[in-house]
Amino acid sequence: MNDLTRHATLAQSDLTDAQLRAFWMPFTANRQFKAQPRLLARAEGMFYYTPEGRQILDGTAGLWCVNAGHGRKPIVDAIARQAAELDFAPTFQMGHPLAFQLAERLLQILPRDFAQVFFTNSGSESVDTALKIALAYHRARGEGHRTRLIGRERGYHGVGFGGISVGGIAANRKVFGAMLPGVDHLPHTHDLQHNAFSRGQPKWGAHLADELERLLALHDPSTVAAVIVEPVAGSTGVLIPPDGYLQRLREITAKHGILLIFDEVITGFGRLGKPFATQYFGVTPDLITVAKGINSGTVPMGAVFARQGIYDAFMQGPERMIELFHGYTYSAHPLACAAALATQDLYRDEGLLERASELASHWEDGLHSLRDCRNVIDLRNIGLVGAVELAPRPDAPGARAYDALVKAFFDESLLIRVTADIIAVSPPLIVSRAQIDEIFGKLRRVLQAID
Ligand code: PXG
Ligand code: PLP
Repeated sequence: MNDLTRHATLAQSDLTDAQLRAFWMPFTANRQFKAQPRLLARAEGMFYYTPEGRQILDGTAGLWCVNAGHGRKPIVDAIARQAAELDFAPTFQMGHPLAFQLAERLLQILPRDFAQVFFTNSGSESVDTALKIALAYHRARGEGHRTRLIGRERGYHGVGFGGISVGGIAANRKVFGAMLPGVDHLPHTHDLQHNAFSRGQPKWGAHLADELERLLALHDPSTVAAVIVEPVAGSTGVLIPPDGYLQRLREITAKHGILLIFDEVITGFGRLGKPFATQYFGVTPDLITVAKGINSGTVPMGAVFARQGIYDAFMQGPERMIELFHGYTYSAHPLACAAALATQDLYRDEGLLERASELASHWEDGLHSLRDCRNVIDLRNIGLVGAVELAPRPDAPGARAYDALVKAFFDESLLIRVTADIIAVSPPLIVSRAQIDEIFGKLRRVLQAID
């Protein structure tokens, strides 16, 4: 298909009212969206294309996941080949070679402490899997009294019942009943009085990790199974850990025999300029959850990485016994595995897992050049992630950033992500310096145009 015929075909894809009504959209104001749909029909490299063929610069790597850029041929070919070769194979009491090969391959880019990989199909499933592994691990070691889980305010850990229980976003929790019992939350670390306009990690706030000691004194450390945090909170507006904060969480959890889980669904696979945040911050948790970038967002897949010794604690009793009663039909789906192996090759061959560190200072300067724009109350960045926090309109929280999203899409042909009055940008790791300048140039015009 040449470009003209392709665009002509796509232009015919105007949706009927019945079609628009039929899709119950996730995390979307359905009525507002359907009154003025924003459709993406095709993608290549750094760009999306609308059904009319308008080119949109991808400032968000899709939804923080397309780290290798769109439509990468080696990944596309691997998926197509795999679909023809082996479409599906069970991994319950059966196996297929790619699952084992991928697990071992992923361990090569992790710290040596990590020894096993459990596959899932999303970040939400990875989080629920990690929480269950933590509880079952303690029980397998005769410490079944460790049943409590500790998350953090403003944490996002997906939408399963485990994930929303340890998560700290009121809107994601309030209408869904009583949650898991025995969960408590650390305070978040975002405080504009102390850390506004930080470049990289804020200097202020490491002491907030000591709140964990307070929670442990309240519940008794022997009742706590795990602490879960995002090393950098993404979804709730790019909250960057203060200097020393993660180290302190690690010290306290280790002291009390509590597992530390890093939710690296966003920070994993090069977003910070190292393969994982654990390497970036030099702090080693016991379990790591990932998804998204594992295969550059091409086929749903997630994983949990377990530190040496966790798996071994389960390998007791008669060998005919199932050690962990947990798994998904599509755990290690062949298409997802093939896509992930091809993606890891691309990451290696193009140096993409380190690329964010080369671009980080250019990115930081570009973001902070927006400081004089109207309504900007904070700018913050780390790796190839940036956030612009706007003052909320007094009568309508979130409306200002939403206007920015609409303006960016229709007038500047730029894809951004907003949450409340925070704009987040996190482009594919193949972004060029010129495209970084373009992203911030477009954002400047957007900020100047909205009131
Ligand atoms: N943990 C973290 C840290 C995440 O960022 C999940 C778990 C859940 O992953 P799944 O694959 O189940 O969605 C996420 C997902 C946003 C945004 O706009 C962020 C996510 C998902 C959708 C939107 O910031 N993060
Ligand atoms: N519901 C029913 C009725 C099922 O049979 C299954 C799996 O066999 C599931 C839910 C879970 O689906 P999945 O393994 O894709 O998470």
